[in-house]
Amino acid sequence: MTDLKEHLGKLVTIERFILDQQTHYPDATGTLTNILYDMALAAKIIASKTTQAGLAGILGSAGEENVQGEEVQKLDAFAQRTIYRLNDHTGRLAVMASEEVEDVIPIPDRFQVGKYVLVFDPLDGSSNIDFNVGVGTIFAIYRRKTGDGPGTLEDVLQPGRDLVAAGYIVYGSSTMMVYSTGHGVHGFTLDPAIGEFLLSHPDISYPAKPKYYSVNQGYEPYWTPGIQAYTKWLQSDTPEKKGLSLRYIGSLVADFHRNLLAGGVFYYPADRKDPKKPGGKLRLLYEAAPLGFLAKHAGGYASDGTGAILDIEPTRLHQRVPLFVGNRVLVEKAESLIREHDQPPVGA
Ligand code: AHM
Ligand code: MG
Repeated sequence: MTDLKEHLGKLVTIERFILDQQTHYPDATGTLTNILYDMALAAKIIASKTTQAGLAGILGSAGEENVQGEEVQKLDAFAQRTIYRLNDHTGRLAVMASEEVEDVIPIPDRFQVGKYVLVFDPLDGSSNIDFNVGVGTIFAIYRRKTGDGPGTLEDVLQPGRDLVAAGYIVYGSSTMMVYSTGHGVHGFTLDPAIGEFLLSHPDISYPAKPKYYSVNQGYEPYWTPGIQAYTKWLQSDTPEKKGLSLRYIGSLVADFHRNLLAGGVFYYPADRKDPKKPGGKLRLLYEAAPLGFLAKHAGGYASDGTGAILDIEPTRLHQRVPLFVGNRVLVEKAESLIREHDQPPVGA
């Protein structure tokens, strides 16, 4: 009996933790708290589908009818609908934006609008789904900028330094949700037996000794001299670190998550291979900025190779950006080698 009492005393659910954190904000109304709850609920609903993804061949693949005669949805469309439906009617949001939707997503006229803005990538790395490799959801929350009425693009195009909260869910061998409201970065693991996210990784920060670098090295022939020099530097023993091992999943959330826990750097530089994507592949608003915010609050740093990701003023919803994120010392080295090798001298 005593054992059970002690055991239960140690279990911290995500709901309890989020509520406790609200005490950092004496003026809080609970609205942000509720948006975070809704993201945790979305995570559970999406996780329940990602774990069945391998059954698509049996239950029917996307676009086909399953055995119940229902059309099977693509998982990214399912994740999109789940997050949208949980958030459209709550009166907490002024507007949303998603990787899956071309324009900003308004709150339907019949519902009240609120003071926050939610941007998200509902299922990042979805090309990995067919191979049972981890995928993720990324989200970011801003305060609206415009006064009242429906939220607009202006509310969405905010720099990462103005974020109120950000987080991700990684659907891996376990499902985890990691988030920050600016007071530490905290991780919760979903216990499928009870359907609750339990605090498993309080106060995450980058370990001082990094272990991994993560990049798609298949693009090496297209890299600039700066990126080539940087990769060599990462591989070798230097005063700052031992030579790092390469780990690359090709699923941003999973790569970021591993490096956050083990120490390291993820980078997706400007890609010279595809002229359509000269500014990198990853998206500023719902990929780079939220992960940059988490990195910062875990003692790390995110850069586009020339300066802080969090200081970039977005000009377009689906803007791409080169991304270097991880231990500060590693990311700053990328900036200095890019400055040295790739940038034309002033006046040239
Ligand atoms: P997506 O948003 O279409 O899923 O693409 C983003 C993914 C990231 O998860 C990952 O870091 C990157 O694309 C991998 O790209 P590549 O296959 O070029 O290495
Ligand atoms: Mg994506």
